[in-house]
Amino acid sequence: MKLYWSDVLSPRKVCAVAKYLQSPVEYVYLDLGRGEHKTAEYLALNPNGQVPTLVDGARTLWESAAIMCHLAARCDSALWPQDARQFDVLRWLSWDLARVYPCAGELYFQYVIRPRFRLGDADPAEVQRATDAWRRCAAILDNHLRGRRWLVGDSITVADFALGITLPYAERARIPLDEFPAVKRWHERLNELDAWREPFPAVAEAA
Ligand SMILES: N[C@@H](CCC(=O)N[C@@H](CS)C(=O)NCC(=O)O)C(=O)O
Repeated sequence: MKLYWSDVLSPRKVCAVAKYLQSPVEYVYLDLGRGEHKTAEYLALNPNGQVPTLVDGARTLWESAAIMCHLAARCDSALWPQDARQFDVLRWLSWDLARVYPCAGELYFQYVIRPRFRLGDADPAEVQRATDAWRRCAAILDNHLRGRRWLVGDSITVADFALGITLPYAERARIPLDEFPAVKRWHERLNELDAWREPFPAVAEAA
């Protein structure tokens, strides 16, 4: 299996899951600054020109949620449970893409990606909109996580990997995490995992 990745948000979910599962993945690093995700060869794999992409034999998959589920299903991991919990996992994955990623990802873009790729200063109107939206989502998440260790059932699933993914950047992205104690405790739990803290392979090793 080949996993095309870069050291940014969406691939981080997939790299963390691959490391957690010890998936037999050959990592292919793409340098976004050099446009390596926009070459004709890569666009043939992923017409969105985005990372991540997984190639597993004849199957090519893009979208980080689908890739996480595929990696988990491939080794029968409970990260993608094969019972009624799967609907709950799917609910949280859908909610992440519809509600959380657009605001948390926006703060990550404004405060982490803009300076990294020299795209100018953060846009205050976008920051305000995204911060307000994140607070609304975080209140729902905080309420759900009170008294729970993980989002679904008693064990970690791909939903935890997806929904938590901006939190390692909370300070830099100015995400007001301290206001939501159950979310903060959940993230501290994720932080106990090596695969969460250090999801990316070394670039030299990956190249
Ligand atoms: N919904 C997609 C989002 C993928 C995505 O937005 N990737 C970003 C990095 S986090 C990217 O490749 N950006 C470069 C670009 O759009 O040119 C997923 O979850 O895989």
